[in-house]
Amino acid sequence: MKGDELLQEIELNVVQGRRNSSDEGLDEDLSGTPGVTELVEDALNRGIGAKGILVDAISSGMTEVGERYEKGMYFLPDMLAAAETVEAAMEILEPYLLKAGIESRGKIVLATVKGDLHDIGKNIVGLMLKGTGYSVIDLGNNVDPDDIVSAVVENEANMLGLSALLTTTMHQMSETIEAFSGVGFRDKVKVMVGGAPISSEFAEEIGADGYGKDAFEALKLADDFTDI
Ligand code: B1M
Repeated sequence: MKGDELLQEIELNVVQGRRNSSDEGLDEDLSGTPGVTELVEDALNRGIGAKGILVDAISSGMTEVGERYEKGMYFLPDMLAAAETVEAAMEILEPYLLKAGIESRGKIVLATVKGDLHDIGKNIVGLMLKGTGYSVIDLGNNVDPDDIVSAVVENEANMLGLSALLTTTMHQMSETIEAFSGVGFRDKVKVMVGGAPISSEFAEEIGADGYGKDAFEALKLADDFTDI
């Protein structure tokens, strides 16, 4: 297989949500053929650069997944399967990317707000951002506003992403934004919010800079925030 064919094969397997040869694939049974992790190793062994693999195969694969999701061809489990292949590929690629000194597209602190344990959506957002070259500092779930603000300041992040799934915890987003007032870093960080009960009206009301309906909107917002 030539180098460009290998990249196409990686892209196809991201779209199919196949981590390795024992995975079947979302559209058809491809088990027995190499999955994303094997193909990425193969590409690196052949001297294909980690950045090329990330941009020309992994990111383009996730873009295709996003288009399928928006058209109603893919559903959440499909998106999750594809996101997990990206996570597995990123584990292999990360040391090569760091060694190559590839600049991060931006640094984002992510957290599910205090009192809220729902982190699946936030994790998908994190994987998508990581897979497209952002540095992601994931604080987990049930995170106190002061801890979130401290992490943003200490890491000099240019973005903060907050997730909430409960109507009883969404107000913690506003508490978190207010917690910046004591440290004076709010003008250096763009805040995006998301989660099932959140809306663009709510985001505006609490003084956030943007609302992402889903992981793909979160990615678009991050690109807008960093002028990409
Ligand atoms: Co709970 N839960 N849950 N739950 N749970 C909901 C949210 C609920 C709607 C179910 C229901 O009653 N119909 C309901 C909330 C009702 C409300 O607030 N009005 C509910 C409840 C009540 C509860 C408990 C209180 C139940 C109880 O104990 N009595 C309890 C609360 C625990 C707590 O948080 N303190 C609870 C617990 C749990 C589990 C722990 C069992 C589990 C969470 C496991 C986990 O996350 N690790 C759970 C689950 C799985 C759900 C449902 C079934 C699924 C949520 C999910 O993962 N969706 C949910 C019902 C439902 O949604 N149908 C429900 C998939 C995920 C990919 O979507 O998170 O929306 P989502 O993320 C999307 C977008 O929203 C967006 O992008 C993602 C990908 O497209 N997005 C962002 C999310 N964050 C973003 C951030 C961004 C941008 C976009 O920028 C930063």
